[in-house]
Amino acid sequence: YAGDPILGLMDAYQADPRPQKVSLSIGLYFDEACRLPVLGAVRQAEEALLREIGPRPYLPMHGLADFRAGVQRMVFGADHEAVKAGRIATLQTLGGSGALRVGADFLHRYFPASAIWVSDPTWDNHRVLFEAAGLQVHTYPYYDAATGGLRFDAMLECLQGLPRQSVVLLHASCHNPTGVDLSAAQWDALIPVLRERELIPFVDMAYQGFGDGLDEDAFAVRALADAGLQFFVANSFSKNFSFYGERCGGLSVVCRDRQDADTVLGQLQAGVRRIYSTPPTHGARVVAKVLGDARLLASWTQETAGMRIRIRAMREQLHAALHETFRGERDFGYLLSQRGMFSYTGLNESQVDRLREQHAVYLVRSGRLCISGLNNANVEAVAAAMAEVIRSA
Ligand code: KET
Repeated sequence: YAGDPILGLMDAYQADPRPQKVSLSIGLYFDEACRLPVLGAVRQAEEALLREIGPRPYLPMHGLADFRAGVQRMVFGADHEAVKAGRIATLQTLGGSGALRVGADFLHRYFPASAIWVSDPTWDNHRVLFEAAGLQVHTYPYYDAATGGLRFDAMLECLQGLPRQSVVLLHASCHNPTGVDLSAAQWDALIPVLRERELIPFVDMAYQGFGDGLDEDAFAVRALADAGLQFFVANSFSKNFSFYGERCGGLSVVCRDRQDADTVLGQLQAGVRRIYSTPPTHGARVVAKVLGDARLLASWTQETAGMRIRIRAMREQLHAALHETFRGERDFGYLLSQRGMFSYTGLNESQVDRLREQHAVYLVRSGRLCISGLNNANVEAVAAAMAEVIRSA
């Protein structure tokens, strides 16, 4: 095994003895003190659960009921018509990855002729994950390296030409790896194309709360549901609960009506039974408690805002340091316009290698930089190291 392009860097970072090392590779949120935070709301929910330790039966194949209801409220909004109508089939999954895989298996089984189109570029694991489920994976134009923006017209044109019932993977917000998202107006232009071409949207929402806010980041999902489309959403609590190892996520399939949703849920259950049978209890109980308790929910919402604000502040500081160094002779505006955990720096593989080898600064080889690994103590040194590799290129 040649190793995973993202997880392999985490191992290399951990083995690196240099004290000044900085991890800007894997998508983990570190706080100002360079720790993975234990969120206050999560700690309180966990402490409450410890006081009432009970039996641990197998959960149903589709997971814990309160967790699933919490996912629907968080992803779609409590008052959404599709939630109230009971036309969404929601499953507790093993992280966002588990949701993608269970959804991919379902799609391959019931739409065997359908291929999937993912953005160019996308999260490194999307391609292998969908290929493992038997789907053919193609790309649609997305990132414009020349402008640091979106090739929206080319993207639309590509999607307009796809065979009916093709699956289209879309990032809800905080696009990984580029940080470049569609605007609300662009979503509004895209949705009719998805509908008219009878495409099957599969939305990956791994960073809800890291862009503009929990509700704001779900704009695309809710707009698709409002437009009456049938589609898949994979959501993850790894980042916004700082809950990586608990493997908590959800798969929601928005259907025409309650009857279809029941049928789809049954087939998803069958899929789960074939893979891992049933999901684990602990993390789901914690998430369900936070999402189901008004006080904990308010506290968690505040904490997600805190993470988002710190990420923005780090974007600004890295931008300011690079802008100062290059005195306007190079434009680093992309750091400010890109959203969420990542920025796409445009650094090439040899520059990324040099950053790691000479400066102990770890980025993904695509040039993706995880902003939340920056803090007041390391941002100047990172900017200086970036400047050095840019100048020596
Ligand atoms: N979707 C996207 C877009 C994503 O970035 C990740 C994780 C996931 C799904 C998986 O979520 P999880 O709940 O952990 O199963 N991305 C980070 C970690 C990784 O590569 O596994 C990353 O890109 O660094």
